[in-house]
Amino acid sequence: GQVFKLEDYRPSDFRIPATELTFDLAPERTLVTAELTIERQPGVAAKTPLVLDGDGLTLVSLAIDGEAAGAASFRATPDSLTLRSLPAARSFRLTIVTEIAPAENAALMGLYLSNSVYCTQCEAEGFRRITYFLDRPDVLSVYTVRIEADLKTAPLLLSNGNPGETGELNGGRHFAVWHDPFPKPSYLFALVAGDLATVSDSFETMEGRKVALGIHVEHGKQDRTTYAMDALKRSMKWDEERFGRAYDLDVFNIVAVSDFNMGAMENKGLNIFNDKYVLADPETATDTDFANIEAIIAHEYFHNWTGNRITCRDWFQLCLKEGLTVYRDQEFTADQRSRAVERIGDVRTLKGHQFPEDQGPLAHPVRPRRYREINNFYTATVYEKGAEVVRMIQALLGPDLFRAGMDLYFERHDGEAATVEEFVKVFEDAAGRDLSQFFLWYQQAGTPNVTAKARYDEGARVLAIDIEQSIPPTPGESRKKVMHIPLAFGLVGPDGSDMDWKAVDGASVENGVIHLRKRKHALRFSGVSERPRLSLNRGFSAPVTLSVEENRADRIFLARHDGDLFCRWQALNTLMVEVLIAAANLCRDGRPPDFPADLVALCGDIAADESLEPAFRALALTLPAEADIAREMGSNIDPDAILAARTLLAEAIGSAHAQAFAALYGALDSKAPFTPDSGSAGRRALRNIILDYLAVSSGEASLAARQYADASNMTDRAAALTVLATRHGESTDKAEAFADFERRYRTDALVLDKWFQIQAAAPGPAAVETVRALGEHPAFSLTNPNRLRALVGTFSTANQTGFHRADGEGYRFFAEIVLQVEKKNPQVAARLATALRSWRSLEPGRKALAREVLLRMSSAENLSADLRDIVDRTLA
Ligand code: B3K
Ligand code: ZN
Repeated sequence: GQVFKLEDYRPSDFRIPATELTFDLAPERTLVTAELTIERQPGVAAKTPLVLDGDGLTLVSLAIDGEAAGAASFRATPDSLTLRSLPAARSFRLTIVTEIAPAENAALMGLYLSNSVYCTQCEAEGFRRITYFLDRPDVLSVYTVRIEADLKTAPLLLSNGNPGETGELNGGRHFAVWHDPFPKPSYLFALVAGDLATVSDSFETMEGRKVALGIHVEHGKQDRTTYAMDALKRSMKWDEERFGRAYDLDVFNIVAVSDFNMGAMENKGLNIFNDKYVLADPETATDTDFANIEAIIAHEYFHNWTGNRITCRDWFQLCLKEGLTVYRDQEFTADQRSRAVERIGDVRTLKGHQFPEDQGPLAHPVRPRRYREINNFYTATVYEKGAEVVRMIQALLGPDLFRAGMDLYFERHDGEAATVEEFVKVFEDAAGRDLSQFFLWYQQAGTPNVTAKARYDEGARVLAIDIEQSIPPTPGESRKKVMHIPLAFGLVGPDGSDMDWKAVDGASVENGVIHLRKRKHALRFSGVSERPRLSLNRGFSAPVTLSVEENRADRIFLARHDGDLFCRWQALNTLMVEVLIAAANLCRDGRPPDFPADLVALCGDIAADESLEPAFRALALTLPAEADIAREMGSNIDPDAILAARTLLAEAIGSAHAQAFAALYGALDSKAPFTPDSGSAGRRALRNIILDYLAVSSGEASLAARQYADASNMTDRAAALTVLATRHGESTDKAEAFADFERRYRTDALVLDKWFQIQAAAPGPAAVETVRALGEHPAFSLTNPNRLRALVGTFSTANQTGFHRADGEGYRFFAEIVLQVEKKNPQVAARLATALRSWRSLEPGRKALAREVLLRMSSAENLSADLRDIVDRTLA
């Protein structure tokens, strides 16, 4: 396949100032008429050919300035339309008619049918599956769209922008016209047509615009939109208050569809969502679902300014909209919920998804320099690390200058397709700062390692800290440049409060932040009255792997007393990881580990500490996931030993505090009706982690079985089911609960996904057979991405012992499925296949088996560009 390179960017020779589309919709044969106003850019010769992108298209007719084009004047293939003899005038009109079949579109890119609803997905390059176009983000056009469809099956007709004329047509058909006054790239085009129920509301912007809000869902699901609508209105308000950005059209529509390749899509004025991220009520959705809905509704809404009003010049700049918009949605959640809890959650996500990417064969910079398939670059690095980079800019400048920079960004680039350089420049200009070394965060892949060592001189009352950075090589980048790493810090005194200090070499220390700009720093702080504990990288100010040379007692102390809640969590988590790695090594040698009493005691104290919010206590008590332990081990991974160690530590903590935990479990039992607010969610999270400890230490299934039966909401019910699957896999209670769950929810797809998911995650060697059998279940489907991810995605990413079973059966099953999926939906198959990216860290036996299966995939016939790209890079 072709390799696209950042340095090859060239502006287009042509513009398309106006695009008029007419859709004559039918499942098997939809006619698309595109009337394009084409304009040659100044200085471009009249003989320069116009090459439009296509993907699998059938051309029906072509006219230039209203005249049918002669066969000799153009060349149409499914993948391009080339016009060689064009009118001499700078501007002319092209009329292109193409024919497409939405019902046959299983890739879910372009125009497709989901549950009899026509919908589109055009990012990144799906518009070219609808009509020939300059399908690139720097070609902005004003769209007018006319949709014609059957009145009966498609009473609702939506597109971007504001609604225009509507009316009836012959033959039971009708039409609607939409006009979007904001020039936009083709990837933001959207169309929806179908029979959906509409929930309406309204929002008045700070500029006095009254916006009609609509959420469109399957009939009967209207009651499940309350939370999404509320989240939307809160997002609109927050963007006004925090960033001064108001909504700009008369309508804002959200459509929920059940077949969707990812979470949601920010099409101008018409966001299309995976219904999983819209529909929620207490009976069917968990607290996690509610939180995801809030975050994704906000994320897509915030794209209206960061992504739509200012879009990307090319796809290498993807983080310009994604990293920034993730940063914005994280800040929104932090403001709506608990800032510390949100930060810990975001860092867990970053470490769980982005660190392994950065440390493996798929590592790439936040702004990649080359790609073969752009859809494979919607990654944790672009999104989550991209957000961390924006967060660091905010921390470097402080809130006021950061806001000034954002204001300048909107002022300078509104209506444009911008670059990352232009984004960083607004902050340099607003703050009068040089961010050239900082810019390496966009250019260099890999997670920096930072090591720190502190020495206290009692006589001189001086603390010396030696800090060093190093960045491991990543594919295509063997030598790394020294980065600018901002580390927020504090010196914690014996009473737990922060101590005073004075930086001897002030140049690297500013407002409580150590700025690493060299490979090594020897820092000295004077006036330090007693030996402090070093609290470093507070709030996770930089996305690095940090190792501080300190003893267990120091870590325990910080976990108990650090004034920065993130660092408290981090200290405890680091302790747990260390202990678990040591225990896993013993387990592998068949020797019984034993766990330090101070750590076990600390867990009991945190559980009981009423001064800490329950959500924080729940996070602190959550043991590092098996995959986290594996990542920290780095090499020679044996997932069975890791699971054994983790289970034993849970047992040790649970039995040490059995009585106190049982009391806490009872005390947290709420009889109040369910509300999805973060306080209540936090109490449920704490109670459910306590349930897990009680279950693993007692071995009694009855408690979880009772919670399952008595649950008044899905959070508690799914948590009980998870405990039954994880801790009581052989019990009849477990079997009965799963049978009951299936009976109750067999007609509710989103809930049934949880049934597949919880079983797919249950650890142990039998998981492969369980998952294989579920793959034969009548409700399983290879074509519905949610169902596929619930079973196969969960198995391959959240079931270490099952997926990595020592005989390779997990890999073989997985490869079979991926190869079947990729025939229909290459994008989803390629995403699934990334589950093998850390294969080189496995112990030799599993490593060889994983490699075998990757080679098998690589040699499969007619591999899609999507899967080929992932498999080749993973093996490289
Ligand atoms: N921009 C979309 C993602 C599109 C993915 C295309 N493969 C959703 C989002 O990030 O908001
Ligand atoms: Zn996004």
